[in-house]
Amino acid sequence: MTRPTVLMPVPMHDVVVDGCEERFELLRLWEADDPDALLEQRGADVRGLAVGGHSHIDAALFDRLPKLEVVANFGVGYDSVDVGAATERGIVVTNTPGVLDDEVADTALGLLLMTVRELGRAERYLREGRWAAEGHYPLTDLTVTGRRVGILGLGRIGEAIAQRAEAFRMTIAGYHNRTRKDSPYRYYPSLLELARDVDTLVVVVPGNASTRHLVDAEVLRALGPDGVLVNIGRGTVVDETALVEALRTRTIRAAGLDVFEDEPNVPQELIDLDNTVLLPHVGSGSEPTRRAMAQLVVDNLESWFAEGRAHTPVNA
Ligand code: NAP
Ligand code: 8YV
Repeated sequence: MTRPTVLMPVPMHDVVVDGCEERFELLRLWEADDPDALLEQRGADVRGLAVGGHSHIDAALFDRLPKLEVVANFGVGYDSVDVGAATERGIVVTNTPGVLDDEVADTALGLLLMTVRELGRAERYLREGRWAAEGHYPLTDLTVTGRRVGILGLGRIGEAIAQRAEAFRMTIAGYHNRTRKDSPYRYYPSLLELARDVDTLVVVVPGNASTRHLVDAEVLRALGPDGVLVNIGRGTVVDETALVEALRTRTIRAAGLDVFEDEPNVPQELIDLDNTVLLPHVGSGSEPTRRAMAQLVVDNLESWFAEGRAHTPVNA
């Protein structure tokens, strides 16, 4: 029996590459001398696509893969895949939910702690020899205990962040989603109202047209001068220009960011500010978690080709 042909446009985690090699015919587009010629010659054979978090997968590519059935995305966020165009063509798109919740929530808490207690700056102070030369690192204005946290996006990861924040003796003041959940936390139909009621806003919604620039200048003003913004969701959710201005003018106190509008390009203004903590999109970035995500990519493809159904489809 011929094995299904799977196209991989960019290199992925070894577990995906090896898992696909074992089960399918794998076309490694990035290794082709002439990727365009490979697509021309083999595009009509491709039934599956395995894609990394940030390669742009759109209608133009689908048009070159007329027998494509499934797109398996590495990452729970699938904003780089044009799901509308896939659905129109009857193509199933899958993602990797659940297996990364704890890792991403841990990173969010780490980022929050670093931002409020200036841990990165304090460590740099020691490494630069300033402790011995200048004495103790200054006291931080802010403390973690007792902060009032609002969660923009109380989904799988948002819930895991809320649990951790409570363990650190913060209060979850509420959350904003499009729809109220069965949750002990207070639901805010308005993000602006939520921002007014909290001093810490954690962003963990997906990146798409409905969330673009939800956190704008008005929301940042509402968060206020003791306000801390943590974004572990997607960079596009926050108006970065408004954020730079709010941080520069101390409209809000500080921001901890794992994601940016135009990754991997981070505005120099954010880098230059002393009230930011900036991470290079490492939310899920441990080997065990990335292996689990990678395995789910392979499992989705395998299940689709064996049984005609995927484990974690987003448009089925
Ligand atoms: P999830 O379980 O689907 O939760 C997403 C939440 O966002 C839901 O509660 C949803 O509620 C809410 N939401 C969606 N659109 C909204 C809108 N327009 N306005 C307000 N709320 C909205 O997803 P998850 O697994 O927690 O992941 C969330 C996101 O985190 C991912 O999509 C990804 O972008 C990001 N992420 C980042 C990293 C990282 O490395 N930094 C790692 C993993 C995930 P409603 O549907 O009711 O609105
Ligand atoms: C990335 C993420 O996918 O799952 C998500 O939505 O943002 C991350 O886990 C990761 O950077 C792999 O590209």
